[in-house]
Amino acid sequence: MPRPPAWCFGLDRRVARADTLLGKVLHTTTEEDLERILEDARRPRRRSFLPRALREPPALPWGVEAGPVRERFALLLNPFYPKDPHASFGKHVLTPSLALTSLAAATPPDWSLRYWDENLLQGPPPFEPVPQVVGITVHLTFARRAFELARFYRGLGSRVVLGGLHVLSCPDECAPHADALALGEGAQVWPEILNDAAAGTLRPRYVGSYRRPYRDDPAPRRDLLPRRDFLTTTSVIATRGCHSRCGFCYLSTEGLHMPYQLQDPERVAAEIVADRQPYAVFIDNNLGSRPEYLARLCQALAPLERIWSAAVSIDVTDHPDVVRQMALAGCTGVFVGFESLQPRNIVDQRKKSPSPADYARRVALFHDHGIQVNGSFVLGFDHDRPEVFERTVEWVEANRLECATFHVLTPYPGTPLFRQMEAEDRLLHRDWSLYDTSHVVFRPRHMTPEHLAAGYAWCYEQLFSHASIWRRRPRQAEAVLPYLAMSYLYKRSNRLWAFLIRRRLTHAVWGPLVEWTRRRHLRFRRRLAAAPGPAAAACVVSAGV
Ligand code: B12
Ligand code: SF4
Repeated sequence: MPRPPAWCFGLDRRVARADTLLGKVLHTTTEEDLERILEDARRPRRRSFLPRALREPPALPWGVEAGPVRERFALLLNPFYPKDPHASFGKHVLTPSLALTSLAAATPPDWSLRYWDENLLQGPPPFEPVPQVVGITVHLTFARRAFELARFYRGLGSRVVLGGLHVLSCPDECAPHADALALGEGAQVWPEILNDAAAGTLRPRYVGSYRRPYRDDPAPRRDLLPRRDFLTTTSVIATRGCHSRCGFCYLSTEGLHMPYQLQDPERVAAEIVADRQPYAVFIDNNLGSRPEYLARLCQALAPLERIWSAAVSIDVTDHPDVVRQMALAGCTGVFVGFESLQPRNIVDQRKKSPSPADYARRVALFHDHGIQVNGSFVLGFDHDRPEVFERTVEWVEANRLECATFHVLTPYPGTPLFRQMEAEDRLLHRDWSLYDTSHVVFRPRHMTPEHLAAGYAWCYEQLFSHASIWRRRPRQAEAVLPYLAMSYLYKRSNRLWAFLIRRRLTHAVWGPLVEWTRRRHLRFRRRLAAAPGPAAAACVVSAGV
């Protein structure tokens, strides 16, 4: 009789609580039983709350009588994407992408602009006055919506320009939906696109290079963003590219040449100051690729008395002095792509990473410096077996990661992983809207797609459970309350999020918690600066954002 994989034990608490049934599941499970358990796990849970506004884009007013096209007026659009009910809805209003604000900054002064993000749930995008140009950013998950928006505005007489990652990886798919495509870096071609549109000489394709130094580009126009709608409008970027080229990462997309580039630390600091928010989020792929640069950046950030978080690879902990400088400069959280605890997966994907056996020590180094860790894990690699779910969650809890994100392995078109899956005939379909890392779109090697989907859901269910939140609380008593406040708001309030986003209350509700964190962090920093090592500083895990 085959034994079900260990992670099935936790799939359904109702099953787990019923001792007799549990005995059956543990010891006498047939394939049929297992399927039944999985089927149950697949059924929407109480927590899988997903209101229509977060599932479907707003209806477009097709056939509306609109006025004439307003010359030299451009609309910049971020299309709607459906939210994953397993994860936090708060994530989507944490901080905006820099794609459109970067274009806005490069807009010639004789053009006027409007910014619209459909994910802020304020209804269909505006069409009065009808823009002469509509610029839409396209990722694969929301390509369908982007094409629908393109059709709508083209029907009103606008010229539609599509740009973004999906346009770069699948230009032929995007071309029929646009008057012009922007491939690659957009800020440098945007002024030319607008001038050509005004002159009636728009070309079908414009190509921007990531090799061009970007330090002289104007700062993104954050003033266009609705400040009430995000926790912070200060998304900021200091470096481009990454010192790794993992086979599953969008950075290894064929045709994307993004050499490593650095922004002047003083310029980054000036942008943060100019946006007047207590908290900045670095959207760099990996802020830790060049530790010596990160140290210089920290020197520029330290006097600002702000807090910030960033994605770094775990090898930044090769340099404990840099971690200390991060803490002293206001870093309260890092997003770390651990990807997998199975070393063979890391090697297969060519990630330059220390051994997973050493991850725990490295996490502790962040914690010792008051920096909370949000670990990112990819599930479904070729060396993952059904135990992966339970092992990963156990590890997250044992190391008290304040937060984690789980991703179903997703082969993005144009990447080595996509080519591998295609060659092995393992892609289930090419419905890009499901390539969002929360759906299984390929055949895993050691489990069925259904097992992987259910295991993914189970991981989030565990992570967001009261018990797990409590088990991962910081060791310092004084940090527990802020940790719980932030955890419950972020992880267990999806109903509240739907309301807050629609009512434009995100900043009002989240902001005070962030300011509280900033003040606590300033006190912590003073203690850390006065102490020779982290332990002597009586560390407080920031437990903020
Ligand atoms: C901020 C961010 C978010 C934010 C905001 C997302 C949003 N769409 O509003 C949040 C946190 C909500 C988020 C969520 C997710 N994200 Co995200 N996110 C990012 C991040 C970190 C930064 C984006 C950014 O600002 N880049 C900087 C700008 C300047 O670059 P850019 O977008 O490429 O834009 C330039 C060009 O492409 C071009 N361009 C872009 N648009 C246009 C439009 C026109 C008209 C023109 C002319 C040019 C142009 O010009 C721009 C300037 O050069 C990127 C990683 C990264 N560092 O890029 C991931 C990234 C975009 N996210 C990704 C993913 C997978 C997701 C999620 C699906 C993950 C998840 N499971 O939750 C979700 C859901 C979003 C979705 N369905 O698309 C992937 C996308 C992979 C892919 N191949 O599509 C990325 C690349 C991360 C990664 N390493 O894999 N994300
Ligand atoms: S380390 Fe992260 S950002 Fe760098 S290539 Fe790998 S997945 Fe991409």
